Amino acid sequence: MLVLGLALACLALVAAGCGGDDNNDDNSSSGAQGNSAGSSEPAGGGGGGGASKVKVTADPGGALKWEQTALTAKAGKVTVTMDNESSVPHAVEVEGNGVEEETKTVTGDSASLTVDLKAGKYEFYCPVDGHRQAGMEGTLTVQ
Ligand SMILES: [Cu+2]
Repeated sequence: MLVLGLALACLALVAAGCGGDDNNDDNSSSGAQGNSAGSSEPAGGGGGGGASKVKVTADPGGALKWEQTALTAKAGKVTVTMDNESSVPHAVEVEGNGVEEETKTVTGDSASLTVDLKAGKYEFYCPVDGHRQAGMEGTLTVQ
């Protein structure tokens, strides 16, 4: 019977197709994973509670956006550095919980400020006219 013959041929093709599918998942990863930085290790020689540093980078192509929209810092003195390689002037302002501090506005340069921050949520944004509205804002979480 012709019809049956075709059906069998199809089945054979399907089976062959299935057999050729060779997915090798288990890629035994041999990465060095034991190197998790100790979370609360006292920084040697410090003056009580090391200051933390966070960095925010303006889009190098000149778009009105940060490359980071969420930053995390430790409570205490926090240095916020803003890198701006673009030709558009930017600054960064940190605001929240009674704090409102900003860097100077720079073009093709970086600027930083150090503020004493308690645990909580802060906003950071570019105070240059219209930039925050365009999307240059984010959240700084202090723990
Ligand atoms: Cu800006």
